[in-house]
Amino acid sequence: MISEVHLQESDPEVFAAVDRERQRQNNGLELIASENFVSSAVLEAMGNVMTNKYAEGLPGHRYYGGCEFVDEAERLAIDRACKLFNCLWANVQPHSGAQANMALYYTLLQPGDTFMGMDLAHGGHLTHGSPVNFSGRTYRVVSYGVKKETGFIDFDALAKTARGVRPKLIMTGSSAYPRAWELAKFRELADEVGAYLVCDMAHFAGLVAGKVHPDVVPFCHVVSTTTHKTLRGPRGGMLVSSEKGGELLLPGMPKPKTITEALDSWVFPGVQGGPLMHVIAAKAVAFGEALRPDFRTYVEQVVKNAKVFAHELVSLGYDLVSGGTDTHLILMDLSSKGWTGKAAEKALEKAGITVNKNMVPFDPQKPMVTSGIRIGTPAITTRGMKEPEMKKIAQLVDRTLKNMNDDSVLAAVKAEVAELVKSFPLYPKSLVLRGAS
Ligand code: DSN
Repeated sequence: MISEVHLQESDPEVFAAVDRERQRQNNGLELIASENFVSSAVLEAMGNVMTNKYAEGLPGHRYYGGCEFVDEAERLAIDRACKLFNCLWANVQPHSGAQANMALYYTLLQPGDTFMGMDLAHGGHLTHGSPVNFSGRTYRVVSYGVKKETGFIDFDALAKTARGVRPKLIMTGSSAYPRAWELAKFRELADEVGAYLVCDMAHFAGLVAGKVHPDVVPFCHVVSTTTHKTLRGPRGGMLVSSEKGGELLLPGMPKPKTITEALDSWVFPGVQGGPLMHVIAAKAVAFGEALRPDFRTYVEQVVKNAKVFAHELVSLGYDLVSGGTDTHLILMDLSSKGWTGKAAEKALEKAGITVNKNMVPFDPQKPMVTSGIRIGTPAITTRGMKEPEMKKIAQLVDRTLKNMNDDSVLAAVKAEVAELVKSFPLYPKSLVLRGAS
């Protein structure tokens, strides 16, 4: 029999690290745009006996016996994902967004093929063709970006390039572009040049689900996402599509497959082995939560909060890339102040405010230094913070940045942060660490 000894007793060192991380999350202001706080139900679903189960294959078609109950969890996750994004097909097995993207590139491209993606320094993702990532090493990548004067995507330049290079795939979506993606014109262009259109909606999947970002699924052949950002689920990835078919003959495969059949094969056995069934159970729980009306209220507040935060920063004299935001994130350009993202991130961390340094478009600094910081509102909105707190936090960010080298000011801001978060409690010890006293 498995003993009921809890982590605190069986492994005090790991217990202590987890508890300190719980306290860090509780006591600070989490402004990293790609992070969020999952519900107690999602946490519980992630820590369960489904972690013991091998279940290669898909529900009803597995390579192992004993899969009837993990099948139930995976079917719930698929059905809920399809309802949430109004799609016909979903694969909830990718362990991460990067693996979801790897499976879709393998499905739609051959090594050496050309695809277009947003430049990392202009807000793209690593897996959208960065030379340090498999995507940039396996394919010929032609990047697109934003206009220097406006910070908005330079669609005319992108279209001209696409007509010249005729990419096989156009990747959309971003990790630091603060504006909404309008995909109708991208699909028109993709059809004109004979490319597949893909959106990696990882950052704004929750906003799409809650209908505060324009829909992307109907315009794309495939959509990839992570499940842990604005969607507020467990760490993981997913692929969805509303494509009915599309015959696709893949080299090495004896019979034609539809795009979605090929995607399923490229997730497993193509790029992954056994799926993480406990995480899939937690994805099902998170998608169930996102289908409830209060999730829509939540994402509406995420965007309202980001707009108020951005407005306050502009009033305080800061430059924002594109001048503001339509989404959950803000990209501050600190170059006119003569500050680096690296120094700003460090000072804010000392003041109890967590952000990440981030390249800004046309950044003269290196990626480990940068001229910007990225700010997001998903996590602080989950805590219940609204417009008045956004103004207050923007002012705390301003005070910190103006006094970066004055430890006494940073300590005073940290005390104010501690006072503020007391009114927005997060995780009690017993909830994160079962059996903890
Ligand atoms: N690393 C992620 C982010 O922070 O945006 C990209 O998926």
